[in-house]
Amino acid sequence: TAEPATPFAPILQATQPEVAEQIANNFLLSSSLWVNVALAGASILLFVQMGRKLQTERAKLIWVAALLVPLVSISSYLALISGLTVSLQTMPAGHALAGQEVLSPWGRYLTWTLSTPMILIALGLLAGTDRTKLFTVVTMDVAMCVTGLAAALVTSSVLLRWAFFGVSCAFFVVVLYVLLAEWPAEAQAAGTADIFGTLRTLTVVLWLGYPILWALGAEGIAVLGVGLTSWGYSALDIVAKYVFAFLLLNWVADNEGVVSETGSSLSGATPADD
Ligand code: RET
Repeated sequence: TAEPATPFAPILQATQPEVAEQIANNFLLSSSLWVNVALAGASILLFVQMGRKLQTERAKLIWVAALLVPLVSISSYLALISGLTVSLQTMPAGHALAGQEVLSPWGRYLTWTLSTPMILIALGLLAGTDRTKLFTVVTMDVAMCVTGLAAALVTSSVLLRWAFFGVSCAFFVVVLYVLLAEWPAEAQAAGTADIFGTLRTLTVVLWLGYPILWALGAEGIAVLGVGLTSWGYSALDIVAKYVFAFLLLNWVADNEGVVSETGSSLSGATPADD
């Protein structure tokens, strides 16, 4: 391989093995990632088992959406551990860590664009929502994750980092609005109000933790270090993903009849006759 152009090149352009080594040497950071690989793996096995007896289309659709959450998660965490989706960034002037090399696990924000829509699709199906609201919530959520990724990756200006953060929050408000103001009434009509209420509260409370962590962590004002920030996200993930999906699948397995009779405007299928 060619010699680095300047003595600083190895620091400024750390290669993937170097980044992976830095992660492995940081116990707080690497433990926060491995714990989720283990839990995602266990969740996949458990969820496959839980869905085996489902018969109706809508219940199976909820199950596939819920199963995709740990499937995306295990891929996401392996990508972080390998260094594939982690970069060393030089923070811009005005940032708390200005001029310093900061380990940025930006792969998290990328894979949220795939995992969070699954959570919302599962919730929307449970509430018996229509296509328009499901489309709105999923597109706004993807936009929230992509602009959150941009906020983390911008290194030219601290102001633009926060501008993207603000845009991401605006998309998040739309998601929260649908969860809090639109879907509860639909879940009531569908007869799924109890479980929907539990999962909605869990989702809203935990999801609010993500932008707060972003703002406090190394990406934002950096009062939390990289390892602690990562543990924060990992802890939120454990409840927002695995516990969430477990509660949902457990309920669906016991109440398949209710789910299959929920509004059929999405699938166009006739409700099952039981
Ligand atoms: C960011 C930063 C920018 C502002 C906002 C954010 C919100 C993130 C959320 C993430 C939820 C993730 C989940 C992952 C599970 O797989 C991107 C942190 C609003 C709400 C539930």
